[in-house]
Amino acid sequence: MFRKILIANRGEIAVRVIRACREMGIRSVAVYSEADRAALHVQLADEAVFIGPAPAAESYLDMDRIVEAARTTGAEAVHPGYGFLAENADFARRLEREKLVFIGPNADALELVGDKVRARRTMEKAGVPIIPGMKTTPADVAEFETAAAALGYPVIVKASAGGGGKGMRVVDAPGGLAAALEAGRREAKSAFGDASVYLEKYLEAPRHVEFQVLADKHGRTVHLFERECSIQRRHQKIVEESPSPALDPRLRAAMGETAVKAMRAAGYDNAGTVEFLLDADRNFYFLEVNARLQVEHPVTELVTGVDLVRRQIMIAAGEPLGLDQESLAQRGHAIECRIYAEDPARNFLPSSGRILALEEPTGPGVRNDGGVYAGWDVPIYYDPILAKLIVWAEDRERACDRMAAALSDYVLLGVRTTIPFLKDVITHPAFREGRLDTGFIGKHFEGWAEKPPDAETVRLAMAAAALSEATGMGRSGADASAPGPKSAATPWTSIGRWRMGGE
Ligand code: MV4
Repeated sequence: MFRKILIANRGEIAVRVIRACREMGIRSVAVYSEADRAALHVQLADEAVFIGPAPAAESYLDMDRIVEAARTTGAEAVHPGYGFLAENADFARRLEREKLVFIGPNADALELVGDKVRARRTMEKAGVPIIPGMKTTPADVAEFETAAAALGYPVIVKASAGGGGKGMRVVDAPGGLAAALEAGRREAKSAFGDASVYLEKYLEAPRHVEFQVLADKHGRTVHLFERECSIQRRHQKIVEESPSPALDPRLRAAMGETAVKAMRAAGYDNAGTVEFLLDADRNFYFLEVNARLQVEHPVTELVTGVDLVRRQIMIAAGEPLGLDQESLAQRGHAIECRIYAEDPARNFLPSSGRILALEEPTGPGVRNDGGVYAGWDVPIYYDPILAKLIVWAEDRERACDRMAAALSDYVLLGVRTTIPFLKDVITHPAFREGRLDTGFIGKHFEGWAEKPPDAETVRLAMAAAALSEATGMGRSGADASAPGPKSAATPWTSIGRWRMGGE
């Protein structure tokens, strides 16, 4: 087993990996940018190495700085978390050359699944159902026109190097195809440095159901059941759960077997996810492989009891999985809500600033995966996820009740967050009934506005504002060092910073 691991990430996922290291008796090395000098992951790691300026391209994405940090600290392995370098095959290869272990899949598998068109060909050959569509990326518009006519409109333009929605365009009729191809190519080129696009038949309002897989380096591959991830906004997941309310045991078994087959066909090892779209007739289609630990991994951990980060580390160290499919089961129901520093009333505009108060909910079946603390300034440079709230209960209804109560208990002041929006999602009748598809947010939450705060909430906010002025904790940035409160500190002038309700 490794003695020391470097975590090439920040925020809640860096904290999650550090905790796994600590439990396993492995020393942890954090890396941090200028904006993260005081970040939680830096405080919790055994060692921390400064790697550069705030922009990710000059720090968390800079392979040279990360390799150098691993070298100077004597780390033997690197955990990439999610995002940043997590699915970068060049990074995996670079680490290999440097005799460092990448805690993730082998570089060949990473490369294969990163090329969506190549992955589709591999999956089709392996007998995995793929969405009807093209398996090449021609440059000639005429070839696209022929393919689209054969598929029937609507079709969707996708980037071959893509994933996550970038470069995608839905085309309803032949007249829109040329412009969509042009726009898709441009977006793909700028996002991935590769303009290759292809077409698929467009499925209306499918469900997004993904299967967690673990594969060791000795040929054993198992799945840890599914996560339902249909609650998304602009390709950003908001709420995830396991089990999916859409699956029955037969469909679950069929999809699980298919997920294992897909990963075997890709020559995959370590933790990964096979994404499927599920249509209204309950046909499922391979969408893509996410070659990383995912944000929503905790719901799988809570229903299966398997620590996925620990397993990732063991697999990377060459240990056999020691789990068989028959010994794995789903027990109860888990739901995750992502707490973002975004203002849901202002089109999810990122909200930066100082966290003035933080009280995470607790209680039976409540888990917090957080990356922040009260008094810390949320930087503008990175993904605005602050924390994840995950609950477990015996069944879905009780899990919904538990999540609603936990969200109500959540105190996070100083920046706007998605908490009030999440409360309304969890308590929405369609959500309670499990009527979910990828159009859920658009259908039920277009132009969402927060309910006005009740009197108790207003009293609390005023008291907190008064306390903030008295202690000076509320002042951040340039004026934080100025002596004493400058202006008349009435709760009425500062309540805006504390506001928990709407306008
Ligand atoms: C699709 C689709 C419908 N038909 N492909 C969005 C992210 C990317 N990974 C794939 N995505 C989609 N691909 C076909 N042929 C609809 C989506 C999609 C979606 C997928 C999963 C979760 C949320 C989504 C929201 C909008 C569109």
